[in-house]
Amino acid sequence: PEATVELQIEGMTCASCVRAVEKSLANLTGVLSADVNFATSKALVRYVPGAIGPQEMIRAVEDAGYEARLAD
Ligand code: 9UX
Repeated sequence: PEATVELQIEGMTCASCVRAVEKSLANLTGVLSADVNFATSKALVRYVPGAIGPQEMIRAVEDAGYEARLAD
């Protein structure tokens, strides 16, 4: 099984920020892929439900120094 969630990221000001956020998400157990769009500041995350959830993802992004919430 697999699900996707979209997160709204705040605080990214350069392309290195994008990679840092992607890495913080991709490193999490249960995350299959993480793609951040710099133009929209949104992260599209594919993950395994039951292995991880959005709140853990948000915490990881915040630990990396950015803000995150569920996208509208
Ligand atoms: Mo470069 Mo993006 O220091 O914060 S990684 S601006």
